[in-house]
Amino acid sequence: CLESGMLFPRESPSREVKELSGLWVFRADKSPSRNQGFEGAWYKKRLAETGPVIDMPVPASYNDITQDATLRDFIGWVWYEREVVVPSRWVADEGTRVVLRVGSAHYYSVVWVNGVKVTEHEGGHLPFEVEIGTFNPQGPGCAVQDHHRCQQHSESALSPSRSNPAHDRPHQIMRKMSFLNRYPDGFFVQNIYFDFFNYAGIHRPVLLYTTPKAYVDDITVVTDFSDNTGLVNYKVSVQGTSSATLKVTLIDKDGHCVASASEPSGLLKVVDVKLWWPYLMHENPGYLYSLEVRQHVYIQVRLMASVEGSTNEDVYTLPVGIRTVKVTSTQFLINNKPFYFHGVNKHEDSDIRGKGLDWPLIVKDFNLLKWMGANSFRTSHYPYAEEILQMCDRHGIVVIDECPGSQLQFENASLTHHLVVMDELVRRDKNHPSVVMWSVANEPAAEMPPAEFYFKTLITHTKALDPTRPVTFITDSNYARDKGAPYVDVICVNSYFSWYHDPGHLEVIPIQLNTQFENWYGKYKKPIIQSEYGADTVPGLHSDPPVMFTEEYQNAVLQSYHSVFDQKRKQYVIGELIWNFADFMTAQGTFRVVGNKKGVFTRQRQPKAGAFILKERYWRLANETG
Ligand code: BDP
Repeated sequence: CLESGMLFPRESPSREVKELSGLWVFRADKSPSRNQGFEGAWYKKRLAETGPVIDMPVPASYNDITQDATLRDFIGWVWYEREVVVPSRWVADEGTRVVLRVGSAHYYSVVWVNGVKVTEHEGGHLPFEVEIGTFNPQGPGCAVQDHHRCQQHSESALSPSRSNPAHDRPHQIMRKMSFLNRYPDGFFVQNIYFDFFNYAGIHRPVLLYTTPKAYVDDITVVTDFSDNTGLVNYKVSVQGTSSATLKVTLIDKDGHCVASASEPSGLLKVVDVKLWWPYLMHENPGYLYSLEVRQHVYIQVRLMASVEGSTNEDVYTLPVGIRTVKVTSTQFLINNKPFYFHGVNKHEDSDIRGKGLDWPLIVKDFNLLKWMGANSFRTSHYPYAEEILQMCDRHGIVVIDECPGSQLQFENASLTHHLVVMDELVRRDKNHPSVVMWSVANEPAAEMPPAEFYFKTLITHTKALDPTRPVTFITDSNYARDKGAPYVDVICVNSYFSWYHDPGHLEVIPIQLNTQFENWYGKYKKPIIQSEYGADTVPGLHSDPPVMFTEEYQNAVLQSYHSVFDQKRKQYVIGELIWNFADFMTAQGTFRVVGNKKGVFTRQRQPKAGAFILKERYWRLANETG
């Protein structure tokens, strides 16, 4: 298991955060070996001293930033560099711990500070961090000076051991032989099996943050309630001291202390609790308390007001939503009330930025979700930025949190690495009230013999990491032969009737969808979510009678699926998630016209006709079930 916590960096009286977003210096290593950067030790000098450089914004994928086609599809190492001015108080204060944190970078990263390697990380979509020492330029063996160069390079290539256990499958780079002169020298491609563009680069903010030397390393909360009393089980772990005393205070939105304790773990009781509710299920969704953890290094009794800014303490405040999640054979219960998922699947994807975190886009997407009455989404097909989950917590948008792992085959997948990625995912997201279920994979080859051991191990491991949330994976296989389904709590099934099967035949949907539900429920007696369904739709294409790719065809698919959902949702169908919220970029190929067009919104977030069908439906469902 992982040795340290991964609390989201927040400012507090004892912690400072310095964002390194903005322009970085950049070069892709396009040498035939793709290894010139290492061979020439580029990290020892300023990047500009070793060759030509360009501007590159962080966070963003690098692929769509320039006019260079070879960079758009680049596979290999890219080098990022920026210089940081370190506040002199960080340098002067020997009690300060400075941490460098990368929100995510795809898919393999090596980081140097002033020419000294400080860390490596395998896998995109999840944060990594490293303590880079006290800023004392004269200190013995100290690698960090007060003006320092932070250099990072990331590799966009995927390999089986590289998490994306997900994206891992035969993600080998295939060097194509130039026999018969069919390919130019040096030509190679990377096979990818997932249906989204292989964006790469530094996708989420890079930060420097400080803590005192003795600091709050991790907090875990598990919530419950009994009648009117909220129960917050908490556990705090502290590093850097053996003589810490704690003050743990739960504060409501009005700033009132509602419970407190001084043990490293315990139970806080909240009288007249305000529960965390999903959007549209309650007039006050997304209610959050603040759990303030103050850790003093010395045993001392002080008034709270007098310790602000004390150098002997660390203060970290965690938002806490009090709610429960349970699954029965026919229902998904939040706070003991049946919850019906009427929502979407998304991607982190937009013009120019690719997968780069972008606040205007995040806020726009939440406005669209709320406009259409969506109460939930699945983070298809990888963990989204923590900033997005924080929005979900605040707005009551329920999340199925998915591990990287789309279209997993078993011959090249690394179960060992998949387990580590689940460790990292649960460590990062365990405290979000919006996260109600883990999805360990999407559309694996679940009928193959290795699937049984793989999913049994993976799901058992995930449940051991977090016994409080149900676990699933998303299947598109045959109910009778699926080897992972016995281990999930909720059956999540994808189907594309009248699209990939029987294209153009809308009339097959009712019978095929009914049979799908009856088969899965009949065999497993577990609640079912339709985790994907949809149709590619080119905005502005029209046809009556409907033909594929027109807005009318998408409407007809949606409505036909909906009438079957309506028959089954009173029984055991507990949710419907459209594929997809918005159009998104994919690899080039004969199946895709500038990306996947199954969005009900365009990539620029304008509605197609299907968005209005969903809006009408979701608001009606909210009134019926909320
Ligand atoms: C599903 C995949 C999803 C694809 C979708 C499609 O889970 O990633 O984008 O099909 O083909 O099978 O549109």
